[in-house]
Amino acid sequence: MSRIVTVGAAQTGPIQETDSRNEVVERLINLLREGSRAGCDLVVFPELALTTFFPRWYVDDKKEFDHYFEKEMPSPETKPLFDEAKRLGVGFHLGYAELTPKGEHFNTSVLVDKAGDIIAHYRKVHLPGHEEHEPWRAFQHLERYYFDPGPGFEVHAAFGGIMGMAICNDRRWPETYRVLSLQGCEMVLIGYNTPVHYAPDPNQDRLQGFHNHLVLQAGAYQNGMWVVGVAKAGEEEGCDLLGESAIIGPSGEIKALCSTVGDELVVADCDLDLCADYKETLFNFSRYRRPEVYTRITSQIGVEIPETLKES
Ligand code: CDT
Repeated sequence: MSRIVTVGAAQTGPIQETDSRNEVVERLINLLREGSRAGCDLVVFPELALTTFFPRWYVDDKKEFDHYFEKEMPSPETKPLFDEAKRLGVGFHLGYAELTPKGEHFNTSVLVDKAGDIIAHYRKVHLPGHEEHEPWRAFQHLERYYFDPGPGFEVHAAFGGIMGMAICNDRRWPETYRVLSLQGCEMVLIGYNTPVHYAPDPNQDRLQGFHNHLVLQAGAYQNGMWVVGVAKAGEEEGCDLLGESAIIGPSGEIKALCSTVGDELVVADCDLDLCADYKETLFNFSRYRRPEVYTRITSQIGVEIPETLKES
């Protein structure tokens, strides 16, 4: 048996401060059309794909940055992308900054079906970086200042399978994949903006590409699911962003890989039935998991060294 979903990982190059939403949407439409020509059912765009990665800057009054957020989706500027998806019969995944009617600010992604209708929203759970201005850094990573944390991970029946979403830093946390796969997830879509320079420990800079694939591939294999990781890449406002977008199979193997740091589409025919090869053997959760010995994972946040190991 096979259930093929042809997926395009639509990496984008940098988006500068001066690039308008209309210009960016035009680039996304070009990638969507390329995906359509390649036979894609689904084209996956990155995290915060409509603007520059604004959390690299601090402003005293956060309201000054509300212009980076979408108050509706589709918005007048993004409607042409939805219309083109419907015309072509290609679904897509899009990351953007969302300002809700209640005034919440989320780092959000949407999954859109082949009719151009939104199937689901996901709001980023693991917000990285810092809450306050840290002028010693070459650039800020203020997601914890600008965004509210999302409520959790859900799965959705779409594209003939069970789909999930996560955003950037979520991919570094094994809990993300496991909570999705415990709901039967067969494919997780993950956009990212990953600065190559990590200010708290620059020794990690040279390892950014390795760590990216390490977590995406481990998440795929340990949960028997497809993982689609898509970057906004290249030099954006003087900040170097990692590329290396990849489509990874349930074996943990990379099936398609971007080679540039610009707008680039890579495509893979993803057989969702291959998930069962792992979900029903080595990672047969019902048979092998031992939740009674994992209680620390939900009862505790930070490290707690047992009293017996503490010096008196
Ligand atoms: N956008 C995002 O989540 N980026 C983070 C950077 C972590 S360092 C503050 C990432 O995990 O790639």
